[in-house]
Amino acid sequence: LVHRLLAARAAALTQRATALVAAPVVVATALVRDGRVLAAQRSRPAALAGRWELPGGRVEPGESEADAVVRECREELGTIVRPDGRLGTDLPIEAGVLRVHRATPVPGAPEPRPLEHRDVRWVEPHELADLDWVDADRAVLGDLAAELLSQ
Ligand code: DCM
Repeated sequence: LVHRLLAARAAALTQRATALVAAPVVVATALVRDGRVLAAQRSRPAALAGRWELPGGRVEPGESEADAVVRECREELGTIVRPDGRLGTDLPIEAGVLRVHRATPVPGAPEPRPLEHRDVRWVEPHELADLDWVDADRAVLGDLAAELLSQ
């Protein structure tokens, strides 16, 4: 009986570890320029429409997180960014785990436009708390404000 209990416990732990390792990664981009960060207003799904986020999306198989940041900003904002390291800690979300990356615009890149969002705006540190952020992103606002104010 003890053996069977231990085996069941081991199987459960293995399953949980596999789920953690395999959790899909979603990257979000803290695009910073002149002490402001770019916030994007979601247009979908209905439950999130109108709320603000750091633009990003799922990392594709075989893709690095930095490459995903560049791709998502090109697809969603029509601009070119240079990733510049992580911001804050891993955030658990329904879809997996959210990782925020800092980025700066590449010189001469087009101004970000809301190609998939309802709106985009450059936000100053003192305005961060006023936006209706999606839940996960709200958790990095402290780190984000510190980053903007350190420039
Ligand atoms: N997501 C999030 N915060 C972000 C970007 C994405 O919480 N800054 C979540 C919303 C979705 C999932 O990640 O559940 C995938 O994002 P999308 O629907 O934009 O592909």
